[in-house]
Amino acid sequence: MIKLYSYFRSSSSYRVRIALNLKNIDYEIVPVHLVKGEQHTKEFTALNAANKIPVLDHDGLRVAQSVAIIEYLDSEFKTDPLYPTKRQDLALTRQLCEIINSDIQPLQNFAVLKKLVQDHGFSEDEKVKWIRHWIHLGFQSYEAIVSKTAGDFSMGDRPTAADCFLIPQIFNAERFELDMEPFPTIQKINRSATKHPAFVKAHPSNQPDTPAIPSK
Ligand SMILES: N[C@@H](CCC(=O)N[C@@H](CS)C(=O)NCC(=O)O)C(=O)O
Repeated sequence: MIKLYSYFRSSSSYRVRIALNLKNIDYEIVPVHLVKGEQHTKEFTALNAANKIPVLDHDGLRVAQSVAIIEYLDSEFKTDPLYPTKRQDLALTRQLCEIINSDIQPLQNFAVLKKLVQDHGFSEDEKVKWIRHWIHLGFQSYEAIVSKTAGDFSMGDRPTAADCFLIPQIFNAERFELDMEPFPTIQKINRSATKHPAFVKAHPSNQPDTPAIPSK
């Protein structure tokens, strides 16, 4: 039995939802409302002392950090592998995952943005410019790679772990109205994902905790 502690709009949870769907693994979503601060309750801290989602629970074995979760799922469930076997392709897939996971997401995660506004006087406008800046830089390096490797998805025509990371980051980029024109290959991959059931099912608008009218 697999449970995923998730928030509809959390990009790191969205990555894992895509991976689970691509591998056709059944799971149950346990919603954690980040804006209400449910990641800081005593019960949740016992699950993950970092007070962050996603957390995967597989028959009582708990894993946090989306990279670790996706690698765990791929090694436990052999169907529909998310990582290529060819050495060069595997290295590039991991490099793409890290561009999103390390160069972009930590700079625009919920706690960082809250701190910029509350403790460093960022206005809403400055906050949005900050978010766009880091996504733009990360997408530049992502585009440089996938312009050479992509078919329908980042590494050829089949989705890999790299796409589990990219697509949620595009959702955030669109939410903050980043100019996507400099990234034609990333846009093409996004169009493929909008037609793929595993990505559609994982989308923030299709979650059990999606509010009727999501706030900005
Ligand atoms: N590196 C972590 C990042 C996890 C993360 O930043 N989660 C965010 C949501 S996307 C979170 O739970 N934030 C709670 C908070 O900032 O208070 C991963 O890949 O799982």
